[in-house]
Amino acid sequence: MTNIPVEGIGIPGEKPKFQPPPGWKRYFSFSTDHKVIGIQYLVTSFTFFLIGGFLAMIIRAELITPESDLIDRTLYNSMFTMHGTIMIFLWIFPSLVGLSNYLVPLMIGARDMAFPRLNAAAFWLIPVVGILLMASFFLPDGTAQAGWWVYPPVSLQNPGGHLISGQAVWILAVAISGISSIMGAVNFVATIVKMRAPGMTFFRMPVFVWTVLSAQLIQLTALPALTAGAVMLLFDLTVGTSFFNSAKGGNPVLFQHFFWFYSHPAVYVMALPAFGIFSEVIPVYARKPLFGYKVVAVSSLLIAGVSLLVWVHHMFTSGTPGWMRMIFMLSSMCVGVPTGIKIFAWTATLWKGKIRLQTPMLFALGAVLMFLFAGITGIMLASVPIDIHVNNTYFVVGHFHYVVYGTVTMGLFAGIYHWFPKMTGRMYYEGLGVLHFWLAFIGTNLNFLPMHPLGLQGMLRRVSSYDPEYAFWNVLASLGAFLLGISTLPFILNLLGAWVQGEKAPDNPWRAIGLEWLVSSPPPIENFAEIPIVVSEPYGYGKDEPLVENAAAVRGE
Ligand code: HEM
Ligand SMILES: [Cu+2]
Repeated sequence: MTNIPVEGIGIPGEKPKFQPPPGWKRYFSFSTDHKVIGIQYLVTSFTFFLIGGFLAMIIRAELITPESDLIDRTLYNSMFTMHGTIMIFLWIFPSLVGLSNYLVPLMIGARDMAFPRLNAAAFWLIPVVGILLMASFFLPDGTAQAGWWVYPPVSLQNPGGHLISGQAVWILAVAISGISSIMGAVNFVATIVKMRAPGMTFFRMPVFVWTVLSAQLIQLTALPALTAGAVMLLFDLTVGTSFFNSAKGGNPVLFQHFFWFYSHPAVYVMALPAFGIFSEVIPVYARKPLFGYKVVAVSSLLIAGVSLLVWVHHMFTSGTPGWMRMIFMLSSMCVGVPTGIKIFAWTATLWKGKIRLQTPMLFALGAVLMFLFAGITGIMLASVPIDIHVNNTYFVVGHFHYVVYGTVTMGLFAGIYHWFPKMTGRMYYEGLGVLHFWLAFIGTNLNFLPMHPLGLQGMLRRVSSYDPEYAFWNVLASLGAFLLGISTLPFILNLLGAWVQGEKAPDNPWRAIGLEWLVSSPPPIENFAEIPIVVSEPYGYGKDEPLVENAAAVRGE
């Protein structure tokens, strides 16, 4: 199962086929090294996070007063549509793929991903998607306006009558990002199933690898539905077919099925790797084995499975019959069981642990706490009567930002800090990391908590003006947003500064257990001098048993 001589990886001991250019130049090359690609993904997606965040600042600046006075309504539509699109397709997805790309081969004892060139090609599609989307700001009618979920009939309106409309570019860009994701998914599944080191059985894989496998299986099963829906929508928009065009006898609700059959599970494509990060970080900084490792591992697959069966909870108010609402309300609530298991396991891992509150741990604990809150509002939204009341209000916006910011983005920060010494060979600055955490934690809650009372009182989403009675909570939310904007400054300062002149990192600064910590920081090309032979379960904190049989040889000593 080891040493499969895939092109571009080479046979151990031989010189690799593709020698990356030295130094920083490698990050601008068509490198096939999964570690270079991982960092390419992370840096590119973070750039888009800043752009998407900038648009969010404009949205919240508009909403700090009840009148629509900063930008006109058309531009406002562009703002929230592009904000949502960029954050999902250019920040969360690619950054998680980047982290997974960096870590998975190291964690399973492989020299690279199964298909290194496919891996590089998948990455280079991401800048294409970004350029297309940004270019649509310069089209005569501007960008897409219909929100990131592009429901017809709104998305089928084309008042300018141009063939190349913002909406058409949007659909094309998202389709390309879908192709990139499918390429990545094939690669991840093949790598995890086929390239594990000897002794690395499924039940010796770190939970992070389990969550990546589960997430990528969702991509393979559900993404084709979105792609099909997008192509049909593009045809409706450009060549006048009528799949979803009700004016010509099409069915717009059918689009919602295509869309949510993918886009609900997509939430778990984002959340599962974040759960994986929590499962790696918490045991290290609590110095305890992960409680219930096997159950936590398998619960990832369960979450992926159930997530495919709940999409209609986004359509409770789309004319869905009562019996169908009941079924999907029940299935949605079932997701609570495997997720509850995970939260319980993280809590139990902390129990009587020797907890070290370094930056990665702060982010992990803060994110789990906010995920707990998101889970509660999620169960509320899954129940039909509550959803009917708050559908399309800021309650929904508040709920999902607790997921996408509070849980996934904060989880990503935990992961980036935790593996930063491994990736760069430098230590980040702890003080700046802690400052980043507190600004982000307070900012997230100040920003997104007020959205819940706003939604319960009836403030609709996607509006640029509102009744003055909603002013109080909106001012708080906007202040929170600006705080969040500021919170990224210490992050950028920290990582850039540390990368250039930080203290040299040892191979295993956190005394963590895992194959990636056995090799140097940063790891050499092809990762291991000799393929590790794994002899024990992960998370053996306090057990004092070796992880691999040939540690010295793996390091090349
Ligand atoms: C500084 C952080 C953020 C702030 C202040 C913020 C703010 C907002 C606001 C106010 C809206 C509602 C706009 C409206 O309905 O008029 C919105 C929508 C949205 N946000 Fe964010 N957001 C932030 C981060 C994120 C992140 C990290 C994601 C990651 C996926 C995200 C995804 C979305 C999506 C998908 C929408 C829905 C857009 C639509 O309705 O089509 N946001 N955001
Ligand atoms: Cu959903």
